[in-house]
Amino acid sequence: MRKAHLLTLALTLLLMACQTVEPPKAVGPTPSQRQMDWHELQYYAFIHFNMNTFTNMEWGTGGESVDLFNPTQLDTRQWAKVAKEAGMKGIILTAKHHDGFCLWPTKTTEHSVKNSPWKDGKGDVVQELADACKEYGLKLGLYLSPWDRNNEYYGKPEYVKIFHEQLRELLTNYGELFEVWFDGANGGSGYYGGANETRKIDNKTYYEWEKTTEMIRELQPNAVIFSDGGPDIRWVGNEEGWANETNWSVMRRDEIHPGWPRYVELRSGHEDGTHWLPAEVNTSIRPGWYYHPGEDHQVKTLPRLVLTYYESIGRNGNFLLNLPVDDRGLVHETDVQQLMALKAQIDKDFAQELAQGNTAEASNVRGNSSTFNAEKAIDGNFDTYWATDDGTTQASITIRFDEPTKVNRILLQEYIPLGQRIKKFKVSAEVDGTWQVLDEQTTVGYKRILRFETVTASQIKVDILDAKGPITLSTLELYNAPPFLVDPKITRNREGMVSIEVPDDEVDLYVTTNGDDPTTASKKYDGPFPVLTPATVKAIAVNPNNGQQTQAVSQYFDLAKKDWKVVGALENNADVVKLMDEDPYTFWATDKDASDINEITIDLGASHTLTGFSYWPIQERYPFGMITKYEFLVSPDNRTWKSASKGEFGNVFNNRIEQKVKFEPVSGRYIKLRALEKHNGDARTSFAEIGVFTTNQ
Ligand code: FUL
Repeated sequence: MRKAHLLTLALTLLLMACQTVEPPKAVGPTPSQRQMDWHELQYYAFIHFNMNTFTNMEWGTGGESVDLFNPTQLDTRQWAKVAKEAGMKGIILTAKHHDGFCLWPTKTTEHSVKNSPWKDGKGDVVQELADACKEYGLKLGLYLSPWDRNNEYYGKPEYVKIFHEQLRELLTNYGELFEVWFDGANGGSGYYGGANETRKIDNKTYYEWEKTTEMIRELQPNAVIFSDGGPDIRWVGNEEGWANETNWSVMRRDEIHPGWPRYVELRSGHEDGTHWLPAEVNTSIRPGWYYHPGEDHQVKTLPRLVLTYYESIGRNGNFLLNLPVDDRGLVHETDVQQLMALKAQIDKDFAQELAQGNTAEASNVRGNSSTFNAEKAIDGNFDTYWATDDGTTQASITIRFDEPTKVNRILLQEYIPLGQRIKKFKVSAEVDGTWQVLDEQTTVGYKRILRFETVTASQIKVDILDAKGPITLSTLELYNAPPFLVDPKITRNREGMVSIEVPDDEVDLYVTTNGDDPTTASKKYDGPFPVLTPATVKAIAVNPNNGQQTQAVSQYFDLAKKDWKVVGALENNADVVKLMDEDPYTFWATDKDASDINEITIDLGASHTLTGFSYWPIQERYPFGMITKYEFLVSPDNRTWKSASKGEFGNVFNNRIEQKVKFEPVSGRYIKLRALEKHNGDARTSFAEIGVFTTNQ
């Protein structure tokens, strides 16, 4: 009897093992194949290059002459090479921007390359880029602005036909496209064939979006369509390069249309979304989308780019990074350098995956089947996944290391072909026998990366705390990114306190104030310190693990501005301090009706022998009131003034860096910076920062 019982049990178990366990059913909307292919691209380039590149504008009016489009060294192979080497998978080009100039010889308008001096009107930028992309194994996408400030028919039904025809040309003549990009800026003032007026359209109906989509599906079935609300890919709701930490790839798509006023919702998606509509995070490597020589010094820093990577790709988005090709027709050298620095850093952060090869265990495995066990999350294969039983929406997966291992990054991927499910999760580490929580977050989606302080862990556990259905986790990867070693930033505040900053707390900083180059034997930086009299502060950042260090960064500071006071008519102005707060990103400016105020007088608090002064022009996106011709005066008593220097800030508009002027030593307690002329004869005068020199530095 007993024997028979055991036999039955064994047989039942055998039967269970042989039975194939069904995968979970899809939960909510799921991605189409073209959307799935798009997810895998992760990182690709945007290129804004068009008429605006030659007029130094962001939004041309449409009245620009075709004669202006004339790049001298246009080389799409350079763009493709740069994108490829940067690790990007494709390029999206502004074939037509709002000003209506077409980069291909379209039959639909005269406002195109065919009438420009470039290659005697025989060139085709789209074709050249398509060829270059092919050569470098990159995918091609095209931006076609629906708004056209050049076309005389804009606003009328005739233009919609032209727009569709332009799209047809782009969809048929340049090979396979991976993405068609429609921006949300629609209708407004423009040239419109010389009418120079404002035209409004209903952006829900005017462009006949259904017809547009149908044409793209027919001619480019694999291309995803981007706009504020898709239909395939959505805008992320900002142009700064981040998605919200909570980021659903699903949305109630029918509520959205181009120019949607509730665009902030695009940053997180809708948990109860009706359609698969993942976010593309688009931002520019410079302040502008187009190239402006005045922004050459404002190319995004490495820490900023790295942050953008983690806040886009690391937050379930794709990263579309814009490169404003310059008026030569090349990606600018500084931009290339930063792109390669980003690539090198990301490669370092993810150099070695640590989870694979260890033991993985889960608190629940779907049907106890080996097809869905925890190992499937660490096998390096996206298509296999750890799954839980139906009804189990809370479960944990644990990776046990053979020996304690340093970890500071976790990368998770859900098996999204079955929908996005995880609503809440927690990551913990066992360190010296004690569990500690590293982070608690919400969504995962196609990819989620978390950064945390390095722990030496014997186990790492992910607790899924809530999900829309049984869990399907494709990937759990662990990394130990090296300390992020970048040049330290040395700044001083108005009180004279000097701070040294790097983005990674685990990096050590060493500092000197006597002009010597710092070494690890120098003073270790442990917080802000005062520098009230002229000194050169130098600092290095050091990786404590291996002693690797940056070059010495050096910053000269003259008199601290602690006791400085603006005197005269502006004495009681609360904002005027911004021109002497040691921060060039804040400014003070006269308003339009105070255009008679064109000078600033400052009491330095004590008499000094001055040898020069400095002026930071305004750093705003749309600068105004910049001094181009100046006079600098010094006085012992705010009554008798001596002109110390008079001259010009050459090229200050194009290159908005600190202007430094030296002069013969002159003593005084009061200084006056007077604007003799301003850029474009502006009525206003702006000052981002004023400083003095009292040494020969
Ligand atoms: C916006 C446009 O108005 C900008 O000029 C730029 O092209 C950006 C990517 O999209 O909608």
